[in-house]
Amino acid sequence: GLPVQIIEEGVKEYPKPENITFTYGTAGVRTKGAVLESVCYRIALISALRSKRLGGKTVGLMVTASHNPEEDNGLKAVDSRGEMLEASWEAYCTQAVNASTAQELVSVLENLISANKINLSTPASVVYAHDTRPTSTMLIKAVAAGLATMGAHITDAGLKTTPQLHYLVKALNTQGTEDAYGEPTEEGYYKKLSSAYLKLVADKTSATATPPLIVDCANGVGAPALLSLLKHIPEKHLTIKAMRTDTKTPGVLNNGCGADYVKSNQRLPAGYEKDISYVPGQWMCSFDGDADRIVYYYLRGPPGQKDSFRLLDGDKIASLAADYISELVKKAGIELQVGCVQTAYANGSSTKYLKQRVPVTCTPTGVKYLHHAAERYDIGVYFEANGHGTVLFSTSAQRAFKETSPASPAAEDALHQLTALAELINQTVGDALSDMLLVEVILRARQWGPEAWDGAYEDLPNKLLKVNVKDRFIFKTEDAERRLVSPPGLQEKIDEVVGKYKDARSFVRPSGTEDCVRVYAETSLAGELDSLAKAVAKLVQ
Ligand code: NG1
Ligand code: ZN
Repeated sequence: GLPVQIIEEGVKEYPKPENITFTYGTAGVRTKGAVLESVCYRIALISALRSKRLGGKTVGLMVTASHNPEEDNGLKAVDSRGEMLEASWEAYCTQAVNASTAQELVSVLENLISANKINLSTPASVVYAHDTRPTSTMLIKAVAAGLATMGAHITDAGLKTTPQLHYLVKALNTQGTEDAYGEPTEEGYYKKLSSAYLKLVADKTSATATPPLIVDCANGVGAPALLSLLKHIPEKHLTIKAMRTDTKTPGVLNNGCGADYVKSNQRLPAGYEKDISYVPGQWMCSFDGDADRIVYYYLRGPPGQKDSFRLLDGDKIASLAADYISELVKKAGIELQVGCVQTAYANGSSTKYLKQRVPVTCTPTGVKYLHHAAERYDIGVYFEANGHGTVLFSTSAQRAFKETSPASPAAEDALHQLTALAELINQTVGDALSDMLLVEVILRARQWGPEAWDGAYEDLPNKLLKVNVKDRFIFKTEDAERRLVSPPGLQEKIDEVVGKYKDARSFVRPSGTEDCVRVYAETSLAGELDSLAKAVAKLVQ
């Protein structure tokens, strides 16, 4: 049976704060770091059970709150193939973190054990990591205590990016098999990415010197990770200037910088002019706090000039990747379906551009939905507009790259490139470092500068607003979150407002990570955007 007595002690040591109801949602549990110890202890218990359920395979736990403010933190569970925790377990996590007594917690765990026919004598193995937040040290201790309670075998991976932790989980579970994903160490991760990158750019770089790329690391864990990666890539193949790399000064994480700041405000990191002297055509990109998102941007005119800032967000990356990869597949002469998965937040222009090239699916927000939809294609590209995304290559696609006999030297080159791309891309989850290398590869292959990539399509003017409401849970959606079914009558009112604008789109959904409702608006005429967004927000309040 369960070690009830030790659990009772653990619950005493890490008491659940009263008056807080936690939710295990799309990003695990996320809130102020200071109140999360009890959550960490309890989710650790569940992770050990998850590992047992999977026959002792290693599962992962990541302590991070991504792009959220520094005082926030969170905990997210990773399944044995490196993807998000199986959705049906999320409800058990929510019940466990809210149980008010040890007894209640034990009965949640007992239900979980019997519903999933878990054999408690199966060993458990869990690897965990954290980002740079000040509350991480304290939370990691609670994680370790929970795992010790269950007698799990533990691997403390220390400071890692979220995608590195996902990589480690997959690498640990495939070690020594035919499908070995890579050496299960941080070094192994850099080696895998850099050697694939070097294969892809080897004979392409020196010919057209690309301008250096300025990387805003959000003052997060992406900074040390980027510097370590660069040790494996000669400068002539990638010239980078890293900024916002301060992981020590309190308060600077994600503050006025990072992918979320740049995307939401549609502007450069605050105070950038003190750190970089701008040259025309200067490339820039931003990671988020745990380095699983990336957005690119550049200035089309002089800095400070209105409309000079040009954002190349997740939709632009998806379009670049889907276009390039589908072309490679054609060149290789193989019959594989390349598809793209987006959410309702994808800019309408990107969807139009993509649909002219590949099949496109829309899913609800949240990586777990996008990831699973992408798995249905032979090669599935998925990206959220905010810059989180990756490309999945099915086993049969990867086999085809290796086993097809090429009909021409061009086909042979395409097959080699596809093989290397499947190595370069972190197929477990969106990864800023891996996605950055992917973009660099494609731009070099196409010999494209910022404007050429940007020229693929023109974003429709768009706006995302947060609206604070009394109870966001009364907002219920359908049709991949594009329509509200509750509160009754609200969708009809939204339709009526949207109908007054030319080629406009707007939708409302409750956030899965913050206590608010999000309003998205998109219009064909820039001058109408604010008015539409405000009108819909007013209906919601
Ligand atoms: P919510 O808070 O459910 O909108 C946000 C992002 C998601 C995803 C998650 C997880 C937007 C509009 N929403 O979700 O895309 O990244 O956080 O971090 O960007
Ligand atoms: Zn993130």
